[in-house]
Amino acid sequence: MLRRSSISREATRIVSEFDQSKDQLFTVRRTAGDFVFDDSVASVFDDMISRSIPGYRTIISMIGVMAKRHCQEGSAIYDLGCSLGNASFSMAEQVNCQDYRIHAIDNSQAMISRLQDRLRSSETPQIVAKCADIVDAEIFNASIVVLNFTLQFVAKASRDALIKKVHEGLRPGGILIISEKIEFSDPDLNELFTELYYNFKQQMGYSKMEIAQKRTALENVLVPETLDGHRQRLSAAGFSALDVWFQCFNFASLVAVK
Ligand code: GEK
Repeated sequence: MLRRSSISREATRIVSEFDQSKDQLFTVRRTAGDFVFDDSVASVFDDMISRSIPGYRTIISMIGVMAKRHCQEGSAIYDLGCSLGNASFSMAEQVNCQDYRIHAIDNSQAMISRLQDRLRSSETPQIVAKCADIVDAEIFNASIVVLNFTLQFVAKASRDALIKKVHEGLRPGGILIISEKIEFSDPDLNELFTELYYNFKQQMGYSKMEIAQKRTALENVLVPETLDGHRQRLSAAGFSALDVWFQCFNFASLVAVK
């Protein structure tokens, strides 16, 4: 069994060694087709998400800080839509509990295979990766559930039931961290934040053509909602205390306490 300090060092190494492969998926003109999390996306994922979500690395790091505060002995942590497991590694690095398990779940086999490669070379035995649809996944005895930019890809009709299932699977005092791309009911604000977001993407090295093509590919795949919509769903599911802890333009993260 690896000692905690060496597990932490390994986790830090894995998280800081974000895959350097550059996202050039939309540099050439493509024929229409919806965005899918296949091997070509998984192979550039870390570069893509760091350059596409303002504050992504801060959010990953703060998920670790929140996990340290909220993990309960003998409980489970769920990272739903884990991709390459960046949130899971951040939590494994920070959590002090001796007895807990992180269930990292994603329905993209390409993502899970790469995460399993990382796990093999990281010796982080508390993280268990599984390829599954989070709509069908069982949530049980949880102290922390993370939905970091995942709910936006789940069919709208399935979102209420998923959040209700998360609430039921949490222990009292457990938390849900949910990060999403958001839209605004005020059309002017919506336009302003979208424009600022595209300026950010250009600053991160994406061309106007790449931005436009990705936007088209994501239409109908990534379906954002308003912060009010998220708040209402969380309250209806039974969460008593909830609020935004991070926001940059049209990206936000909320924490909800059971
Ligand atoms: C991170 N959380 O780095 N079941 C399981 N996985 C799903 C489903 C579903 N129904 N729908 C989508 N996914 C990560 C980032 S990325 C966000 C999350 C982004 C998965 C999908 O395969 C992908 O890996 C992930 O959700 C979304 O902290 O790419 O913008």
